[in-house]
Amino acid sequence: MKLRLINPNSPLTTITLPDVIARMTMGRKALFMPVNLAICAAVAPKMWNVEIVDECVTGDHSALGDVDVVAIGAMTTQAKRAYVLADAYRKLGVKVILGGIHPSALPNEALQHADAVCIGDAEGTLPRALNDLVTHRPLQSTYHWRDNPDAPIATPRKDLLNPRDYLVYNPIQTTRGCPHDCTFCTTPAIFGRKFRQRSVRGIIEEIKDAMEHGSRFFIFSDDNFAGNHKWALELCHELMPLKVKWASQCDILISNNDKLLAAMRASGCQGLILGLESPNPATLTEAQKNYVKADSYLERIRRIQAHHISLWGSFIFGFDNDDWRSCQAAVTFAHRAGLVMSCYPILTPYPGTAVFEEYKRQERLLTEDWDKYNGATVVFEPKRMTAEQLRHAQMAAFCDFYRPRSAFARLKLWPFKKNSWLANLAIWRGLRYYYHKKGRPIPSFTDFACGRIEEGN
Ligand code: B12
Ligand code: SF4
Repeated sequence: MKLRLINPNSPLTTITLPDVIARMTMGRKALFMPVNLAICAAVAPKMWNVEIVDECVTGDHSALGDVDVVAIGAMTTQAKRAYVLADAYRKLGVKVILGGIHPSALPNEALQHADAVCIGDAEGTLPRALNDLVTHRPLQSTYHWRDNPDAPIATPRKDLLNPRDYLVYNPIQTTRGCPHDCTFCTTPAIFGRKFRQRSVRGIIEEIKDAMEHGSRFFIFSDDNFAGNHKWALELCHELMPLKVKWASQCDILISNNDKLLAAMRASGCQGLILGLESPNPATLTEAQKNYVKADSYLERIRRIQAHHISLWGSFIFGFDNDDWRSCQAAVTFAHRAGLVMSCYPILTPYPGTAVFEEYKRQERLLTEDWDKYNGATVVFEPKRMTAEQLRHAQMAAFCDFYRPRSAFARLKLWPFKKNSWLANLAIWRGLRYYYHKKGRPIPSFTDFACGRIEEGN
């Protein structure tokens, strides 16, 4: 039996220029190895002959009737392309299974293009669907991970992908889910709030295997690496003898635990991405980010940095509390906190989240064109800014933060953070190139102050 797994093309190219992407990926064909499909391959029962097609690497793939089943994964930005591929394969008589975050959020929409939809983890769903096909049982329309919630997180079959195609060729997922419940986030909405950890042995084996191929630096592609402090400590102790370096993302409550922070650093942790969203307490309340107070952010950040762990901040612009001044305040905060990197996506009401339901109810969604759900397009009616102002504030924030003057103030020359310097310079070069190509001046918050961009309500 032949199974083809497909990662649909990334509409990142609709956000920015292809040559800017080439600069961002340092010449590699794609940014991130699709671990989701490598996991699907790993859980497919033995009799299946599996192949992975990553359109982010190969470009547009044409449907071929040479397989029994095609299984396609999609986050929201990939959904439209996933449906085109699914329709093309079904026309050839090939069975199609859809899975991943978007089909899990909107299974009824996905079922218009597929024979079955796997909701949630592949580990608890895909083997059941494939077994039904092998045993000639009719496919169920949906397979839900909650019917098999204890299926262990699998070790991905990365041997089916070429690491040289990816800038991040060694992502490793160590945990799944998040115990918190922020209103805008797909993770608790789709995967529930039960935080799940992979077996430490499985992680160490995956790392050792990658080390045999020369890898020394790993990205733990979790939502919240430290959702369970006890487990994270155990993993750090096992990592220490391997002398690897790693980075991940986690919630800021890690600042409560000096013992864990010390173990993380000793096990090779170089940096963490923190989902800060906003330094404005009212905005955190709006997002139901209730587990932390924004006015404790600076002190918490200092406590983590004291362990020589670099911090990247992720902010979100466009909550009902936000105007351009609060967006500027977020950038000022990021400077003050000495964050080595930061990003400023526009609030995006992803299907499945409370924000999506709320904006739909309030008739504030401007479009359900999933290609536009990319964090760079305003897809809902903001309250205190126009869509244009919000987008301008976002780009002003990026430009302000990554200007060489700002990078110099944040990163300093000693101790020299080579990789952070390179990343900051690459992003600044990308931004400058983008506006040069578009023939537009580099945006700034002064555009609001000088009245070049009109103020909101
Ligand atoms: C790495 C990463 C990226 C990478 C690329 C990932 C990739 N492989 O293509 C990069 C940096 C490029 C990226 C970009 C973006 N990302 Co991102 N990213 C992640 C992150 C941190 C890890 C992804 C990962 O590898 N997970 C590990 C795998 C194993 O998990 P998984 O993909 O969910 O797969 C499991 C199940 O979903 C299911 N499954 C998945 N696919 C399939 C397919 C089949 C057939 C089946 C049966 C099952 C199945 O089984 C898998 C194993 O259990 C996730 C957070 C997260 N925890 O997933 C966010 C996440 C996926 N990203 C997200 C977002 C919003 C974005 C951006 C829009 C951000 C932005 N503003 O730029 C862009 C969009 C890029 C684009 N293509 O246009 C959201 C997705 C929301 C949504 N509804 O789509 C997430 C969930 C973060 C979050 N909590 O909000 N991202
Ligand atoms: S803490 Fe992060 S991963 Fe967890 S629900 Fe909130 S935004 Fe999502």
